[in-house]
Amino acid sequence: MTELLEATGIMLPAREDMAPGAVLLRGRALVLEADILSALASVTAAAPFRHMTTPGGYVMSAAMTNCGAAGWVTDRTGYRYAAVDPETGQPWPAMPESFRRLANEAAADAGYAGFMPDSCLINRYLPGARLSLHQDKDERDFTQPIVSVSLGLPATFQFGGRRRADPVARYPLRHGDIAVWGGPSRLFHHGVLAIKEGGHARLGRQRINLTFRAAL
Ligand code: MD3
Ligand code: FE
Repeated sequence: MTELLEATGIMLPAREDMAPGAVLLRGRALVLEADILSALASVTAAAPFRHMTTPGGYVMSAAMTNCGAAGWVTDRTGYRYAAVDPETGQPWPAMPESFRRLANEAAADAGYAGFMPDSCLINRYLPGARLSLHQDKDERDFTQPIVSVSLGLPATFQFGGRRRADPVARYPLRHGDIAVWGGPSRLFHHGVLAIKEGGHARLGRQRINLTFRAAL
């Protein structure tokens, strides 16, 4: 691990193995930053962020929207993937080509060639918002990896194991970082600690995460 990225402030390796099958690619999204941010603005204009309700009746602190053929949604009846945005009654916006390409190339870098996501969940965290420890289990094929792109304010990512009680490691995620999970770590528990107050030069007072999945 000799390659280091200075753009992250403190020196961090450009590539880090978090667990078997789980790879962190520091700054990997920055090459496509301008394209990603303009595509993000188009998607969120057509499908605005909203706070969804869990089956247990809690309103999620992260606001969400989606693009691609399948969007992840939750309400009092459960979690699922849906082709239509329940708020607009319209199909989710198409996945921008820059999104698809970034996810496909990052997955290939991480050892998962041929990743073709059909879903991109977009999470928006204002300071104080968090995501408690959970597994991603609503997808059909767990042999497919998941690609996550972090933008804006930094976050502390929690990464546990197959069982909820397994020990949890913490990783700082910054603007432009991409993480890829697959293989043995695909069903590991994970979460995001409450975002700290701050302001990002490009995105202001928020963290945005793009989660790419092959859901269908
Ligand atoms: C680890 N979102 O929306 S994906 C989610 O920062 C979610 O908003 C995170 O977890 C966020 O479900 C980023 C992180 C992630 C996704 C899938 C995983 C981590 C994973 C699968 C296995 C292990
Ligand atoms: Fe998740």
